[in-house]
Amino acid sequence: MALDRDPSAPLSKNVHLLRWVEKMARLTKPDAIHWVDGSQQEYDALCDQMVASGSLIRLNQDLWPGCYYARSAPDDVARVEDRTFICSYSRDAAGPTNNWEEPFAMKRRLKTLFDGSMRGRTMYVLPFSMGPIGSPMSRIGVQLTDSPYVVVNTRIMARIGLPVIAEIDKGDKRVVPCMHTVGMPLTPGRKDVPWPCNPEKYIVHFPETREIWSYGSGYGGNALLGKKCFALRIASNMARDEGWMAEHMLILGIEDPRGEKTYVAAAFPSACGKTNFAMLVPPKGFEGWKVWTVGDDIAWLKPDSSGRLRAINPEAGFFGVAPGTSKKTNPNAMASLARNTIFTNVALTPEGGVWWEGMTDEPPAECTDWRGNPWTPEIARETGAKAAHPNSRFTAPASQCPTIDPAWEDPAGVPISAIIFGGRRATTIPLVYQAFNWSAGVYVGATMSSEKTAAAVGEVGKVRRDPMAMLPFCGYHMGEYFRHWIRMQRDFSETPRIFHVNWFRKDEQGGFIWPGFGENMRVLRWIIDRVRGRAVGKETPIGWVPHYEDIDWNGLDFPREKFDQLQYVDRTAWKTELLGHEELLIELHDRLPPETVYERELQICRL
Ligand code: TSX
Ligand code: MN
Repeated sequence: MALDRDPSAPLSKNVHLLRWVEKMARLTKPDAIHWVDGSQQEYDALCDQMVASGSLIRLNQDLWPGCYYARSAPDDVARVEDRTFICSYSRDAAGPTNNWEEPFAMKRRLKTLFDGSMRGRTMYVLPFSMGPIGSPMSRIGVQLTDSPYVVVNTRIMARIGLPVIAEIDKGDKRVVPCMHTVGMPLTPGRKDVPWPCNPEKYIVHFPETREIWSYGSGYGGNALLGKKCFALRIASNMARDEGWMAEHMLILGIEDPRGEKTYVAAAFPSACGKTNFAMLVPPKGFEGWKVWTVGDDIAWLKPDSSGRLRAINPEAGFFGVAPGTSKKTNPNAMASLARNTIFTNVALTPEGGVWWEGMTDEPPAECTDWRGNPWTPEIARETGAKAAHPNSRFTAPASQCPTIDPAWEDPAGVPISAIIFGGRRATTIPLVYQAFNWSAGVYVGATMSSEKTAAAVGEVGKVRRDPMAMLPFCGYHMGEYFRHWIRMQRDFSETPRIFHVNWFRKDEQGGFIWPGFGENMRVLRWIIDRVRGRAVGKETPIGWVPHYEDIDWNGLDFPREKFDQLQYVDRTAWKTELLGHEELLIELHDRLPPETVYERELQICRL
């Protein structure tokens, strides 16, 4: 279906925006300009056009209503950290954990790369709001992109189009300019491919001027610039300057049978089941309890005028990893992605449906894998070939999640009572402990770690530090970031309590001690009872832990001995653990807050 308007007619009256769009069009030289209004009609037209060109496949609408399927180029399947740059004026401001290049030299290089990069294509003018439109906590961007795939995905992941233009035209909000090209101009005679991209990639952030330039990739966090680039790397800079926090956190609400509601935010490194936790289903024995989902990836947190920490989810959808997602591990995610979802790099079934490893107990007899090759369970057994790419994704509207919180779009955000850090660790780290206070908790977050699950040989089990799960996403010096965390306490009337969890501790036989998933509700209950001053804790050198009796075991037969094993604080192992903290802290030493050093010393003394 065609559009009933001329998409090249500017939708905004804002002269700055109009001038910038013109200037960038002169640089990138697209064949056409399309102002995105965000309507369903426009979305449908873009999808139709991509189906016609072979970029999208419409799934069997009886099985997957409103769903589409995309296959990326095999070399464009994930974020590219070695091609990600923080181009602050000084190298020191970016810190040792970010790639840095001199901003003016980088801008010159980008201008060369972008020169004529959209030839033969349409440049979409994509206005988006991170956070509910009109919320004082929301921030606005405009992405210029030659990828219609980005436009349709962003319509799910953010608020886009006319309502955002209306905000921009009020003229009182700063707009973050986001430049994006797949870097594959269609010069005369050159045939387009289903997933155009350039082998050379640049994901570049200019923190002082609050600009993003992305070249060469059409995938996920490289191309949906509102997400990691804006809502974390640029927003972390805004947050530091404006007294709030942009964090790689899920947000969930726990409602007890009396209707009392407590919200928590949680940061986990990848492969810890963050989306599963955000959509947790209470286990047997917790009848009458509800877990509500506010967000699964990013939280913007700010103390309100009374000093209460409040959080919004700046996103409007889930860009979730498909493999491992099933009715058993995450029924709420499965319900969210049942319709109006875009799948990327999963497998295609002969019925026109999608499949991925872990979706069902039984694999389909045959399907087409993420590269477009035939796949059968036999081929998989022989060659180890995966039907879906391990980083394959679903882009699903958050509104479709059965547990979406009634307040998930509240412009004031939800009040946060606790912050939970976590990691995947086979040894040493107990199931749950509570930091003694805010600065001890900041130390816990700053020294977070996780083990690689199935990386290259020799890599498995290697502990990696990932402070606050922000190592790839902090848009400035990590030491300064810790300082900002410490500084935030001054603005709290009620300081959120900080906890650490580890669902992945193993026994001597190598089996997981804790059943995880819905049973994590028992840990959540202890956390909210601690927050509300109802639960007792036991003091250990690392913090407060629950006694066996402090956990609600209703509906689960879990012996005391196994719990003691799960919670055991091995002083020798913890001394080694503290040595491991040094690795990253030494790198950041000249910018660390003094509290990090004090907390470390206190910790050593307690052990
Ligand atoms: O997401 C997970 N969570 C959080 C859920 C709310 N996963 C999956 C991680 C990969 C993304 C988990 N895996 C969790 C967990 O709590 N725990 C484990 C480890 C585990 C795996 C299987 C079993 C028990 C623990 N048990 C059986 O398979 C029967
Ligand atoms: Mn993430």
